[in-house]
Amino acid sequence: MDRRSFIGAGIVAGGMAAGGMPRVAGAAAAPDLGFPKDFVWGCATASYQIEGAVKADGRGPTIWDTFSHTPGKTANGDTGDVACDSYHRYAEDIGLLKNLGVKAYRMSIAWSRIFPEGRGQPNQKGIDYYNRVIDGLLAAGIAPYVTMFHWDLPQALPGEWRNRDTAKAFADYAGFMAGKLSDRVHRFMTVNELRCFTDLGHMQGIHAPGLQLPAAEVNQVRHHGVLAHGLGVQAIRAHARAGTEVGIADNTSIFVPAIETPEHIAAAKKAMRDENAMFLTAIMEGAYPPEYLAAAGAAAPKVQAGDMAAIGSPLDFVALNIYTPTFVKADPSAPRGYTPLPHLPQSPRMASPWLYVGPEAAYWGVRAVSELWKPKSLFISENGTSADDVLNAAGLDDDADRIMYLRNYLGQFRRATAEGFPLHGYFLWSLMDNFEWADGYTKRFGIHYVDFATQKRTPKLSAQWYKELIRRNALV
Ligand code: PNW
Repeated sequence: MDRRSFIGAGIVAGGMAAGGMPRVAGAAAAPDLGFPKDFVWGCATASYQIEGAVKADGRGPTIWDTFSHTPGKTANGDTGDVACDSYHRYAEDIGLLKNLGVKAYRMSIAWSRIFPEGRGQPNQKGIDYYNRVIDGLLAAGIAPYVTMFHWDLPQALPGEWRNRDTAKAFADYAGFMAGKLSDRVHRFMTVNELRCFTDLGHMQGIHAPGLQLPAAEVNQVRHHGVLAHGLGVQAIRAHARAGTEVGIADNTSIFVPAIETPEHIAAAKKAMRDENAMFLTAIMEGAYPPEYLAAAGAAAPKVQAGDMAAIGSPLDFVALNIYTPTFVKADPSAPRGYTPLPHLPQSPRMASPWLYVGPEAAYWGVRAVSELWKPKSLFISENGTSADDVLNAAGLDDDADRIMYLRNYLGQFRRATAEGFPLHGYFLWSLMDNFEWADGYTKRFGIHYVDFATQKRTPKLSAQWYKELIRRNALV
């Protein structure tokens, strides 16, 4: 891969200045590497991946506690019992954010710290913890963006997401927390990555609760996922202050046209809509596309009156987690008019086997969602990469490959802002190395290195790079 031409092709009409530096104002043909004024730069984390302290202050067990403690389910039997211990070290972690100069922090709330059994009496000590974190962020000049559910489902809810009542319990919890926090938090995301917590947990069985269900039950779980989102939107609106914005953080499958011609671009957009039919398409259109229902046949989800209206509740913004692309070509001989192109054994990828490199996913994700559904506003709720991080003899992690990855993706996000798509912010995954689900601590996504034996945080070279990018509000 030729990085220079990669970036140059995506973002600069007249070629890049030496070293990729923006030239001084007024210079002829100065390439503009800047992002829009007021672009929101942030970092993201999630409760179970960083907090640890799983028994502290009345927190109830979650399906991820159960799953990670089940032998053979995670790498090395790793669990989130301690993780980054951010439950106790949150002040230090806010300091890391402040040093980067980010304007925003995307965090999630552990439902079972608030309602240890998923519903019932709230646990004030759990609420107090998030009040401390949020007040600390605000004191540091950092806006909290709060995800209500990032996979740590209270274990006490019977049947987990197989049970429709879980969607209702989620809405009750989300509304309750919006009521507690919306005096200080202005943007909420309902759920994180529908496809992951439904399919990885209930079809592949590689995430909690580790089930491999038949298609009809998987589709029902998916339906309960989008229903939870929709009921959650309504509950947050009902309990939050006026002006509070509500969205979702979704890992919509992203299709990149193999060639930038009208026919391939149309194929990519059709693939985006069709392949996300049960998730973002249903949410943005308030209906399952008839082709999806027809293809599912007897396995189609059972939908009750009012469900689709709730699922289609208008959103203030859509946030996307963007990692990996699927390339696609127009194909008149295919039933749907397109053919996704498989990754090849030698396709470039990062340290996680699923993380194929494809910066164009950044541009096409934003563009296709914008053109298909015209959301008012878009954010990138996650983008980042694992890398084979090691501390060198000087105790530093010079993670040039992570910088390579981020620089290329951000070049493509910049292309989207330059073309006027309503992308307003970016959250880098992740602030620090953390519990990477089934991969345990074997995959590191942080821009701060965490020594899990001592809990020492060390900024990687990518943290310096991100800080400089934020300072200039431009690609560096
Ligand atoms: C996301 N895949 O997960 C999650 O939101 C984060 O919690 C996670 O740490 C991060 O991305 C890095 O993995 C994903 O298999 C997990 O395509 C798996 C996939 C994508 C995203």
